[in-house]
Amino acid sequence: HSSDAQVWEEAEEFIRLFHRENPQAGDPRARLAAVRAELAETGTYRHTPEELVHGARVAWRNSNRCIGRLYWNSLRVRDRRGLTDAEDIAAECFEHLREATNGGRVRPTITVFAPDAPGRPGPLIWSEQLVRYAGYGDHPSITVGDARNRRLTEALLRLGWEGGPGTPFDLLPLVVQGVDDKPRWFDTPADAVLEVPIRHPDGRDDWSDWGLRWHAVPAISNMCLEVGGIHYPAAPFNGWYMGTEIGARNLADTDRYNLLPAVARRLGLDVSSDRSLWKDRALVELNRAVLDSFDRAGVTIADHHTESRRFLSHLEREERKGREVGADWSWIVPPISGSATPVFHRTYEDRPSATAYVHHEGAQE
Ligand code: HEM
Ligand code: NRG
Repeated sequence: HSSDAQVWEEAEEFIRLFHRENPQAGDPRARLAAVRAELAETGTYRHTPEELVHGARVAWRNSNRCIGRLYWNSLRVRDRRGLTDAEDIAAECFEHLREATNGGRVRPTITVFAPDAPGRPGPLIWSEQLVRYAGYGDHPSITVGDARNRRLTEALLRLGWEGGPGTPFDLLPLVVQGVDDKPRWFDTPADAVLEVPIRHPDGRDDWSDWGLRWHAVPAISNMCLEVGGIHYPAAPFNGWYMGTEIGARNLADTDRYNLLPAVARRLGLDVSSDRSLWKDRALVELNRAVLDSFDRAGVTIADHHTESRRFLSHLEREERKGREVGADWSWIVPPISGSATPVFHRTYEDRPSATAYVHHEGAQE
């Protein structure tokens, strides 16, 4: 855990940044003195609602792996810092999903639950995302569902979940560990999750009998929001999907749904030779199917060309404001057609920030 001196150092830096970027908040001196006194007395301090909103947005702005940062300043922040019990937290996570999904017009949103306090860690969400599909089986090659979630699925079964119907897209319950409590699981209400059936736009081949689908909203729930020395271990956030995340990774990776061979066969491609480029052609068609299916369902999704251009606009705008943007090339460049997007053709500085979303040891699955 961070020392008092380190908390103060990070608090001071954040409060100064907050006042610099929000001139209407006035001079930082009075606030700095109050934070210092609260820290000395209690070993921690409480952000004002305005500081929390700005902190969550700046943490997004500082997410070096995220290509979607152009709209960082319009993140919706749900302040639920008063909640410490698993039941209340799960209910608010499901409400988060409903508000963020917004009938398909996805809204970038974060819900912030209780922070760590001295000697009393805050709540934890074990689930990697608010919506996850079960993965049944001991090995990726024999898994039904999403092999990425095999450990979470096993943990749930150990916690007494009876398992789903056994389809490749069984919704997993949410696992939440409240303050001073053991982990508990909560069935995801059907009305909280929007899913999109994936079909190919060319009517030639009917994909509907495959039952392919994906959920509308990616909501990462196992990262810690760190602002001004305060750690919020449960702070699920979402934006919208970029199509490649689903079409080039989730459905395509060999240790996920591994669908390229099946797609290629449906397309009548020669899968016996690498040089037919059947994998590449299957990737393109799978990604067309994802984008077109989300469009037809009226669900927000970005393509990698548009999102890459937005990211360059973000860089320009931030530089005009005198801020340097950190980025991690290997995460920013899309997993297909990298060199056909402008983000490929330059380098970035992968610089760390104290206000950030951080992977933590978190759940001991
Ligand atoms: C990572 C896109 C919104 C924080 C990513 C990745 C993509 C992406 C493509 C890489 C994911 C991967 O390769 O697995 C977008 C888009 C958004 C959006 C299109 C639409 C608005 C947000 C929001 C936040 C955020 C609202 C936080 C408030 C992050 C973080 C990562 C990330 C922390 C790294 C995750 C990790 O380390 O596993 N984003 N994002 N993003 N994004 Fe965004
Ligand atoms: N690749 C993961 C999601 C990671 C974050 N991506 C976003 N984040 N778009 C997947 O589920 O495919 N977001 O906050 O919008």
